Amino acid sequence: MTISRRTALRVIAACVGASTLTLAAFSAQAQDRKITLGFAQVGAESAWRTANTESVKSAAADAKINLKFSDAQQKQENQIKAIRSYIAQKVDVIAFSPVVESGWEPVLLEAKAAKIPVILTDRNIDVKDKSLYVTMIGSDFMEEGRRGGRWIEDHYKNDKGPVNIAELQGTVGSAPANDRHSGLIEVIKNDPKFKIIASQSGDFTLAGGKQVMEAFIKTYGNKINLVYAHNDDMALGAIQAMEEAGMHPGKDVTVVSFDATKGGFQAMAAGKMNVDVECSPLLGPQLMSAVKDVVAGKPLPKRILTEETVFPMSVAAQTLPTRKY
Ligand code: GYE
Repeated sequence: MTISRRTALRVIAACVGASTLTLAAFSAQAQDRKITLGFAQVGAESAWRTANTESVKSAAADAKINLKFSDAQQKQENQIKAIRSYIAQKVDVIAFSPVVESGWEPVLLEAKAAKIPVILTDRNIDVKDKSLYVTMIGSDFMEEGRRGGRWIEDHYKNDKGPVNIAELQGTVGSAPANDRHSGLIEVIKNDPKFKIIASQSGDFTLAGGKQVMEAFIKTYGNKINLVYAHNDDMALGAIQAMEEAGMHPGKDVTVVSFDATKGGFQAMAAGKMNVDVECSPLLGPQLMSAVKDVVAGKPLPKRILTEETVFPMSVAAQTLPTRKY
């Protein structure tokens, strides 16, 4: 079969057109190539954490970022394994919420050698070489501790004391446990009427808080004037333990907590918790915009702080309907 010169030219033009199109589509695709983010989460220990995970997942979907997610079940070795696997998979960015502050240098050096930028979220780490991560996005836990301390000072300003404090600490070695403790000490240390008579970790869980509180009640009973719980889940566990022992949390024992979750607000509205220092888990959108900036080569501040406040029991009922986590 013979074809005319004109037809042949048309065929060639069509082919060129098609291949140009394909090329254009290909380069557009390359330009908005999906960023892959490997995220190593602490675990699922608390309502705060569940809200944080949800925030990270939904913000990644909104930002069209391909998210690889792992849950370390509160174990540093699991987080290290997850980070190593993200390095092996050559993800574009690694983000993680470090379960504890120390021990991160080796794995972060591996990420650096693989030229994969690392973003810290929620919890900070203790490293000399700050070039091991790009930025840290999250709360100032020291300031949260101070806020709790200042509320306590104010609450007892006309009281001679003693004010015996039982402290339910978060996960041993974690930034929020270390700093919420130190922030409190910084504020109350010069006033001898405040005494921390017991201090133990409940690992940020409701069951842990309840168990530790039961032990505190056995040893100190009615001597306890105030419970300083490093998060709402432990405070809720402690409230259960106190009620089971016939005590009246929020009335004869002051309860100070952190996070300001719906559970905390419900306890305040029921008169069982006196104050909740806010700590926002809704870090997903900030994290995704930082991930995009890092990939685009834009400079980022070393520290991105979350804005937070303090909620006393008196505002709980009215504020509860607006709480997002
Ligand atoms: O307060 C607690 C969670 O790191 C700020 O971890 C977070 C803490 C939060 O388990 O509920």
